[in-house]
Amino acid sequence: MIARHSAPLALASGMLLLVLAAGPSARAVSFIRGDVDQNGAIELTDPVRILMYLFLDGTSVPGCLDAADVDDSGTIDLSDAVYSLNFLFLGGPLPPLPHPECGVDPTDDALDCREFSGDVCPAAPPSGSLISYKGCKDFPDIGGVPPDQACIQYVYESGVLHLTHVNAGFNCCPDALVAEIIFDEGAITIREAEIGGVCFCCCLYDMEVEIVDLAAMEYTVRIGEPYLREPDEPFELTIDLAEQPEGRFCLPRTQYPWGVY
Ligand SMILES: [Ca+2]
Ligand SMILES: [Ca+2]
Repeated sequence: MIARHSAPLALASGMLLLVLAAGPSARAVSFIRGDVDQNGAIELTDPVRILMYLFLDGTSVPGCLDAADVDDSGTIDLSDAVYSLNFLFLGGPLPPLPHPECGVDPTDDALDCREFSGDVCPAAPPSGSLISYKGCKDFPDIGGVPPDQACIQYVYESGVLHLTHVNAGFNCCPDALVAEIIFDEGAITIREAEIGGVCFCCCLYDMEVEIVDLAAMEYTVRIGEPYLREPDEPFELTIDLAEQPEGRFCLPRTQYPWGVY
């Protein structure tokens, strides 16, 4: 197999950008509507918290504004406290979902749920997927990171990690690139692979994965690269998302299909 620039059977030309799925834009926090003080039940203390928030100069801002939007109108006002009192003492209707079980807000509104007690509503486990890849890149002028390097760059915000592997090496014309993302305690392993691929040719791609519901803490990130050859070192890096929510790491790539043609 030879590198793409001299491959007689190279079929692809130009750049292919494949967007696999549209991911969520923010971490979805699970909560119970109406449980403003986050103790697992709607009681008198909850409408009292709403009234304090509304009429005491914005003090006691609820950690989960969606929980205080008891009628799910998209705003927090007196009607939410009234709704709770009506439910508690006058046999009024149940609050809209999520209630009484934990869940995410089914309504798209301007309110957010920054945090909710993990004892009441345990956080969802993280999950990840490959959301896009682009390539093949034309040798030798691939633009950006040169072909004798590969890089991992990431951005973390609101529980969502976007991680891009720049210059991932694969066959020139696989049916698809895929990535399996595995979580184990404080480790994230991203196993990259290709499906199909019949060209006598390899080239470089950029692969972007998105991981949601990821807590802001330290992780060891490992990338499984099927074309990696010694002495090139595999990516195994430690990232602390609480301390450094974005970063970039690069390693030399000297073996085919990177720097040797
Ligand atoms: Ca409560
Ligand atoms: Ca409301």
